[in-house]
Amino acid sequence: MPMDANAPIEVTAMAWVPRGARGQVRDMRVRWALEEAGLSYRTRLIDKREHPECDTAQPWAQVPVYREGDITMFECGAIALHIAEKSEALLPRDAVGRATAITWLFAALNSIDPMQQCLTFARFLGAGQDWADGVRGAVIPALEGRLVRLSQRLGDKDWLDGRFTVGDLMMVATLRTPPKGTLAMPDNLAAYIERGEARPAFQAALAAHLADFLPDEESVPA
Ligand SMILES: N[C@@H](CCC(=O)N[C@@H](CS)C(=O)NCC(=O)O)C(=O)O
Repeated sequence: MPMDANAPIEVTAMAWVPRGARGQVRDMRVRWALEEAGLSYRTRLIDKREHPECDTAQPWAQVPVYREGDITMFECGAIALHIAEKSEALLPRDAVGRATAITWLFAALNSIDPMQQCLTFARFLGAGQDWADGVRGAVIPALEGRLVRLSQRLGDKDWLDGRFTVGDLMMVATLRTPPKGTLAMPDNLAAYIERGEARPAFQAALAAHLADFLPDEESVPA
C-alpha cells in the first residue's frame, strides 16, 4: 500500500541513520507487515542527531513506535502481531496455523535475535577491544548451531509452516540482520531470506523506508 499522509496508522521511524544501517532499522519490519496486510500508513520521522530522546512513548527512546487511534505500541514483535491480527495474509484463521505462526514469531525474537544482538553490540561497542572477540568466539558457533537446526526444520519448504505468515516475516527480518559473511548460513536458509526479500510487500516497504532518510548532510526537527 502506498504511504498516505492521512492514514490512521502512524509509524515512527528514523530520519537519518548511517548508510550501513539503512534497510535494517526496525520500522522496516513494521512497514513490511503493513504492506503484507494491505494497510496504508504515515510516518513520523525523528532525527536522533538533534533529538536523542526520540519518541517518549518508547521507554528506551527507540523506533519503531506504532499509533492507531488510542493505541500506542512499541516492540516490533508486538506491533507485527497486532497488524497480523488484522489480516489472514499474515496470520492463518485456523487455531493450529495461528498458534504455529505466533510460535515462529517468538522464536525469531527470542531464540535467534538475542544472539545476533550480541554480535551487533560487539561490532559497534567493542570495535578493537578484546572482549568483543570473546563475544564473537562464543556466540557465532552457538548461533550457527541454531541456524543448522532451523535449516533442518525448514527443509525443502518455502516457509516454516508451509505458507507465509508473520512468523516467516520476523524470521526473515531477523536472519537478514547480520552483514553477509558474518555467519555460515545453510543454503536453504539463504534461499529463504532471498524469498522473503523478493516479496513485493518487502520491496515496497524497503523502498519507502529508504526514501524516508534524509541525505547525509541534512537533518530535520522531530
Ligand atoms: N526491542 C525493540 C528494539 C528497537 C531498536 O533496537 N530500535 C533501534 C533501531 S533498529 C533504535 O531505535 N536505536 C536507537 C537507539 O537505541 O538509540 C524492537 O524490537 O522494537
